[in-house]
Amino acid sequence: MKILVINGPNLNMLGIREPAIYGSQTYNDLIEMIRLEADKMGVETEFVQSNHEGDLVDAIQSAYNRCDGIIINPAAYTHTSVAILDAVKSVGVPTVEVHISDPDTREEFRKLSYIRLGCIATVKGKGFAGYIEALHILAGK
Ligand code: CA2
Repeated sequence: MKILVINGPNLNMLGIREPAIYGSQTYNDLIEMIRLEADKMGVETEFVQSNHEGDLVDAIQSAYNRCDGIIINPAAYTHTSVAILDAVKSVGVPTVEVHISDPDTREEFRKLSYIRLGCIATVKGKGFAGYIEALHILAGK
């Protein structure tokens, strides 16, 4: 089983600012944590982080006929991007949306998620552990 893990804009800044919301661990810590758990499960992983919407669309399309699942935190594009929702729908690869914080308890504009409409599940407000939960959701499919 191969899972593509995609992180959107500014998540490369994890651990550098806003530790009260996103914790003090870095993006590299996140990748290592996911890789460790995936190895234990016998799941192959691939990681993409980009600050650019089109790159995220390209990454999603790259999973077509190649990956068994996608874990995606589109970050701010969650609340704006129909293109990312359409990409997820177009590849037909089971996708889990993850958010480190719980956007529903923050500003009003974070309550709308376009990508949710194309996902089999959403995990939010569980910190980095949300990505591990997403791995298990996809592995259980
Ligand atoms: O909670 C999440 O995972 C979010 O997807 C994070 C996004 C935010 O726009 C979503 O509403 C919820 C923001 C990611 C920004 O990451 C930072 C990391 C370190 C310092 C500042 C921002």
